Amino acid sequence: PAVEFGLEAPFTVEYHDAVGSTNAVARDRATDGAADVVVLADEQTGGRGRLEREWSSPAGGVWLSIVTRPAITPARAPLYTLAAAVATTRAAREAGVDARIKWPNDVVVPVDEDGAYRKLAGILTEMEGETDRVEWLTVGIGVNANLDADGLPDGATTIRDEAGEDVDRRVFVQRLLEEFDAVRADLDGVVPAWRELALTLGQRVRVDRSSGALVGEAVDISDSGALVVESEESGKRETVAAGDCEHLRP
Ligand code: BT5
Repeated sequence: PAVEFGLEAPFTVEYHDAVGSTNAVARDRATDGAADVVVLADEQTGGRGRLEREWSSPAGGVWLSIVTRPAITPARAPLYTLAAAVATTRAAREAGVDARIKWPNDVVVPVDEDGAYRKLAGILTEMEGETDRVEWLTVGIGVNANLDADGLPDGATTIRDEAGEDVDRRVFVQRLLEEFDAVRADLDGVVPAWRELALTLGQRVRVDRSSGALVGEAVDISDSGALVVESEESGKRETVAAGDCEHLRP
């Protein structure tokens, strides 16, 4: 293997040189009853983003999925995505990257004052459960670590490109998992932690909802992690629980 994993608790790490998708392996582990297991791969041959999009995952990145069984209702599940974004951003900042969070699930590096950015990492949360209780929840995190942005989709950046050097992936993953464990242990602290690292707040955004596009200023996120947008059309504050968000020029 390209990376040696002698990681400490809080998670048991299952390492693969290559898999289709760590989220798919994590789903198998979750349905088998696993908890606090991390599936980690050097390379994914079928990495996925949201909405069945492709996620480029060549060897040299950090592609991992965390299997958890949290005692929460599904309504609180988005907080796990925010917790993963906070943890990933903190770990990237320790590695020398000016990482910030773009709502809801992107870790990005700003390129100007107007909200333009390049994408360093993405997060894909999946879960199973009933209306009142989550049975399992997997958090997939993909970080462009020791890669050249050249080989990735337009708009991507990497730790190598931003920090000017490769990161020790064992140390990076350890820090990321420690941060994630700390943030999830205090779910009420997730939103304040997220706000401090957010790039989206204060930006002019367009959010695509099922009911149509909403354009306005992103003013806050709610206690459950929904984006609060002051609509240019209605002048009212509207809350969006999920959707794609684009930063617009002011
Ligand atoms: C995401 O989706 O950002 C979630 C990505 C989650 C990846 C992790 S890796 C470990 C685990 N196993 C998996 O199979 N997945 C998870 P979304 O917001 O839908 O963004 C997808 C879009 O980002 C694509 O349509 C491309 O435009 C772009 N993209 C693809 N690969 C990229 C990369 N490596 N870096 C930056 N952008 C990328």
